[in-house]
Amino acid sequence: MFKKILIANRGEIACRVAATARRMGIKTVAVYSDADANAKHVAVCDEAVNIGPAAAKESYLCGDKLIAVALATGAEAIHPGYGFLSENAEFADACAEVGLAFIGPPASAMRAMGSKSAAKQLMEKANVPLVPGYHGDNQDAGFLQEQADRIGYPVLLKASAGGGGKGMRVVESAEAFKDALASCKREAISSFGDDKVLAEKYLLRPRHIEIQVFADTLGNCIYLFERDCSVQRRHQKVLEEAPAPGMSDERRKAMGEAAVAAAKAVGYVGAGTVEFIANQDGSFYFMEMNTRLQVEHPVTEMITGTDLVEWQIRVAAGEALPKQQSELTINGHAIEARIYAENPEKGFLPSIGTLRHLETPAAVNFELGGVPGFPAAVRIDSGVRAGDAISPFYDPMIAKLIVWGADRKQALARMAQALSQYQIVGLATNIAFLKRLVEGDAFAGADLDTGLIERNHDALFPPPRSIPVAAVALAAVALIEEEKDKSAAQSGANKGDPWGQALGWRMNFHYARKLAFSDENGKQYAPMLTYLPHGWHFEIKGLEVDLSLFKQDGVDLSIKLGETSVHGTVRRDGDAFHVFTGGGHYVLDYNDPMAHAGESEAEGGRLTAPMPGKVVAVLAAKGAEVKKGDALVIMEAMKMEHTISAPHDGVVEEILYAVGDQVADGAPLLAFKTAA
Ligand code: MV4
Repeated sequence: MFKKILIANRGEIACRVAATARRMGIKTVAVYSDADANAKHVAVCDEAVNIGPAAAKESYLCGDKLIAVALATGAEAIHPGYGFLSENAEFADACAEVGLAFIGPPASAMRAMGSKSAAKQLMEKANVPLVPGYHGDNQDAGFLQEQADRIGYPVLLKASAGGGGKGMRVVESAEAFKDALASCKREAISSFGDDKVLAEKYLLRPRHIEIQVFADTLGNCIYLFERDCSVQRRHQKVLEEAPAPGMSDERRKAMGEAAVAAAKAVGYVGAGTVEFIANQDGSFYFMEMNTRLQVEHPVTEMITGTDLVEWQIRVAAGEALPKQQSELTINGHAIEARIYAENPEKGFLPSIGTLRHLETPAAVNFELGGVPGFPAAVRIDSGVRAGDAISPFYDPMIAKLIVWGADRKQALARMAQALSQYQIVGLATNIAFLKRLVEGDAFAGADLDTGLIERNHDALFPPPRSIPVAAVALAAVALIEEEKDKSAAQSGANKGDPWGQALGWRMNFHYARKLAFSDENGKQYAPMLTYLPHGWHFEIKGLEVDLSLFKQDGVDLSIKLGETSVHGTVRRDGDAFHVFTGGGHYVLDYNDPMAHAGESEAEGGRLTAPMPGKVVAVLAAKGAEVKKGDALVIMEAMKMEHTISAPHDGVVEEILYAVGDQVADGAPLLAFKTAA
């Protein structure tokens, strides 16, 4: 067995590989670009070497750099993960040339599956079912038209060198063929440098079902059942599950054996995936073979109780497969959701930023090599931690959330629950979209095909709804408590003075305060809070209830709203209050009338009264060093209190009024000097 391996990747898959290597007692070498110096994958490996600038072309895709690092650090093998160089035959050859084991298939198998037409010719010989079509060498336009006419319309033209949905054209009729062929060939030559195309019968409402195969160097080759990856968006997988709903044992065996035949036909070794498209009637056809470990491999691991990375490493070290076909069974059901930094409301545009707040589901965390036969209920594979950034340089996947259940129904319920518990502040994510997807009738009813998302567009993109009162109340309480903490921290000198504690305590009347929030659609929420001895009277849109805080633990709050107990997490991010409650994530922007007071007074200077009123608290002493946003003076006007905050970090040079003083509109309250 290897003593040390180099992981030629980043993010969650680098962490995933490192976890198994560690468990096997194998040392790991991480590589990282300048953008990843502080990344999780660097932290979880034993050593790490910088391989250049952020751009993948200059770092993770530089085969010679990776090989040089492997040799310099004494690694005996390279695990390529997925993406980057994982399916690059030249890289696999280059590893072999210097005596490094490539933890992946032989270069010859990658090349054999690299061309669609050549692969289909091989598959045909191996009796793997193919979609009726033409995949030969004759590229004469007239000849291809005859083939299309023979196949019958609609026909799908595919670039032979393409993959993942690129370079495809649906042709609806004989009349449309000539133009479609020319357009497909233009795209193929410009995208792949090869204008060879093939023609297939176009299947309506197909399902994407793929078979995990594994082969060793001793001639063993088995299948680890199927994954259904039909739920896709523009050829990006969104949800993956195993086993495929509705799959009979007979068909599973037929597909598994076809996949093994496909792998054997190209002399496959290691982990591979044979992709099929299946008709609704269950008939299935070979599409392509992915010659790597796939993103969605965890669902297979969870239903088979295997560690596929361990298998990969063992096979690369020359060992036999740990199990035979007859030893493999399916236990329960697993579903994976890919959590992305993207904005579904804005066409799924990637969203870059920092994970300022990250709370993952109460996970029964997946321990590689945990109790055999007792899969974790929730597993999270991620390459980022709280405080890390999703950068524009790489794939914006935040995590893979994988759940296991005794059956599909239980797995689905756990997925919905886990998504409800996933909290992220700092960038847009697809979590709410995933939740609608797994809770929707189409997915729950296993009405799967590759058009599911488009067909259910209206249910998946409902019109914006109002933020629930409970969430507004949580934000209001969090805001008031935060101010109290701030002023308490500052007013050491005023301890015991109720005016200095921003409690809203007033002698002769119940003190009321109106807060102004708005949501991302511009809708206003203006709760009125009247201070009571042990809470507030809360009023919004005609609803009037008593509100009180009964527990606060950091960002986690429990409040009582009327007779209802409400729990939630409120995380402030600038002016935005992110409220997580009842499985929802709501963003309330606090429109603090005073927050930006004085900001125009660029280089410090005077902070002025926003309206005529009375100074009720002075929270900063002369000479005090304060941070931007610190409350300095509280004024009362029209029964409402207004906090005057520091516009920047700086020093309070002079306080011009005392508590109880009446001030005129626009009067300077204090002299402030902005920090250099
Ligand atoms: C097809 C097809 C319908 N008929 N081939 C898209 C990606 C590539 N791997 C194969 N693809 C398809 N090939 C025939 N003859 C429909 C698709 C297809 C698809 C396949 C799997 C998953 C999602 C898809 C989305 C659109 C189209």
